[in-house]
Amino acid sequence: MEKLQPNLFFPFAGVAAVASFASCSNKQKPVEQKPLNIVYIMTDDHTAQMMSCYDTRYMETPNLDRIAADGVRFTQSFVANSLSGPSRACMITGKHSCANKFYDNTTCVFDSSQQTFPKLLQKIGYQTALVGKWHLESLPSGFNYWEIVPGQGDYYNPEFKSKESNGKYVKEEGYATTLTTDHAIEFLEERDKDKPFCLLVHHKAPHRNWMPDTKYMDLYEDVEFPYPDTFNDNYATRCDAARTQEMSIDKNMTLVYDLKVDELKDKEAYKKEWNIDGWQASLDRMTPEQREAWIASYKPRNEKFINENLKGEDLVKWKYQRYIKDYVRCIKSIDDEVGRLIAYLEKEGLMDNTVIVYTSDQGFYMGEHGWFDKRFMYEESFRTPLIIRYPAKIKAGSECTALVQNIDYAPTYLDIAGIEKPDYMVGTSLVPLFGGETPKDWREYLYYHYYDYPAIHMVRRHDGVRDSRYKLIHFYGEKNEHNDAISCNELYDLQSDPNELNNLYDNPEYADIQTRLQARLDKFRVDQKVDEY
Ligand code: SGN
Ligand code: CA
Repeated sequence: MEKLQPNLFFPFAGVAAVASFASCSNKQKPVEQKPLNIVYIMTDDHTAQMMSCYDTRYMETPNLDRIAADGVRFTQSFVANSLSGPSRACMITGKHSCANKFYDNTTCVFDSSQQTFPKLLQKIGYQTALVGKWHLESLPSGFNYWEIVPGQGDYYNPEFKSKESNGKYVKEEGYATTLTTDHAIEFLEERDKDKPFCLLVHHKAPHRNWMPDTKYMDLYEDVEFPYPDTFNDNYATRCDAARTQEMSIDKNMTLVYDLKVDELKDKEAYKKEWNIDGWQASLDRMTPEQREAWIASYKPRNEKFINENLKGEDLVKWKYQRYIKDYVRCIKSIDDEVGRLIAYLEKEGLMDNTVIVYTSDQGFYMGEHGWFDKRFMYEESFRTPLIIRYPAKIKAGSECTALVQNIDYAPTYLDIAGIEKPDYMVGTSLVPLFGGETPKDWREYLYYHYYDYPAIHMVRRHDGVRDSRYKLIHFYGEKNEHNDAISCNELYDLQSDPNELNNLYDNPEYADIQTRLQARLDKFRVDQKVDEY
């Protein structure tokens, strides 16, 4: 049964009510100022390794770090299905993929008749808005205002469609990250200022193929980034899934589309590379000025690369450097634009009664295991960054080590607005963690399920459980030559083997742990009515 309990402090008479409440008789205890507003910023594929409040090895993200410094950084934050569409469906419904039915990016259309947190917030008087990437195929529902890009969107001069454009995409001039922020600010400017708001700012960046803004094309060019420890992983001890994937920097990352060596695109050896047409289309979108800036920056570096005729290890190293540099350049724009949005909130005096959340739809491989992309339940892509600023309730600079997951976002936003979550949202509000203590009955296990196979990058279907130390992964969906279903399991001790190189499944020393995790996995499958494994 769904219970709608409007915020008891401010039943949406708006900001005016906040002021009058706060100014009532000074004999009364000061009333805690409930945040009325939510700004939920989510990027696409931004991994915690590339955020200096999580990892100092690579780049500086001062504006994101400021959110963490003013609020809380979740150190054990995960997704339920490490892929854009499914992850977004989990976060908006508070349900696992098997319940919200958006299993994969390849076949699914989101059933928008389902209950979602924006719909519930809207019902109690919130102004709800979504700008940027949506990726759930059906039209957004539960939003007063939306401006979305088609599918993955484009970096340069992207199209947006809105409620007002009657479903027609309109091309806008500029860089996606900037334009998405412009639309966010546009909504904030035009909103009904007597009502609380919930604004979802969902950026396209830093999704493949990592095209930086013209002002950052040369950033970090002289820096050499170190390989992660597992770059040359040989996948010994693992199931076939780690060997049969197609997300290797060496084997699957392309020189033209991914690494932007435009000068190779007409050469016979490269004509068949993945998405040459996509590359050409992204160049064709540019204005003459953008194209000129692009050529001025990339062409001399590309020509040098072609002349060097690198092979083997040297070629892989060059690919890794180009990849990681373009990725961090995209993040630099994200960091700037988050800073710009925060500056707007500050200017408008909204910082005290607005909760600011920054996260990503999943993590990403920055060369760990030799990979790019995500999908696997291994740490780098199972994790997602999560920082929240809410000064009334969260101590500045705090850290939360509880196991949290993106199915928790919907219950959290409802809780912030003073609404009890519907029972079918299996996620848990994070609000009880804000005080700095983890409640005794907090979850001890996370469930994960990935379904997008066969599909691009060829990561096999798997589900699994993780506790604070161990992880059990079950790969399934393959058949042998007799057409019998075959599966394979992996067990990791993340304390002694944080890089997940040593599969302990069926190791007698870990028999008890394996049995315990298997029982938990079985229980999740029954409780969540999991439909395949
Ligand atoms: C596209 C990308 C893939 C990526 C998926 C899913 N190829 O298909 O590399 O894994 O999106 O990403 S591309 O040639 O179109 O760039 S997700 O973030 O939307 O899940
Ligand atoms: Ca993504």
